[in-house]
Amino acid sequence: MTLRFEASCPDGLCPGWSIILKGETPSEANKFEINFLCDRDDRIAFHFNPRFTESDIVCNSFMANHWGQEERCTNFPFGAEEPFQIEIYSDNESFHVYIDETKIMQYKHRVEDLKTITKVQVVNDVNISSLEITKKH
Ligand code: 9QG
Repeated sequence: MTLRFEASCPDGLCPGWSIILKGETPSEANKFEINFLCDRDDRIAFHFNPRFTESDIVCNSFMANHWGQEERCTNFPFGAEEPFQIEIYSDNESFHVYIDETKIMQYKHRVEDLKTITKVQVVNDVNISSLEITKKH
């Protein structure tokens, strides 16, 4: 695993915050991940995982030491060495994912206590040009 970015927001990232990642995939990209982590129990509240080998975006949560049921998005707007913007916004119900300002999917929260989601991480095959964390409401 290659860590590209990590930030901790002790007051919590959900609901109401947007993560806006501008970047580009390297030519030999296999996969990258944006993870929203909880401050305890090694939980991943939201694992957003574009896989270039499958042309699929795999989404899941890791709780109680297990991956849950995958939710796959077959709309795959990423191309090799093409710049993109991903915005992930959360409200009380879901994470909402926009790529280049077009909504591609949403992912219903599985973690009960949203305030425990305090960390965001970007890993693997992505070159980040900027990452912004902003309060929407
Ligand atoms: O493969 O799928 C998401 O459902 C697993 C992967 C796992 C996740 C998971 O192995 O990758 O993408 O540690 C890993 O390699 C994680 C990040 C059924």
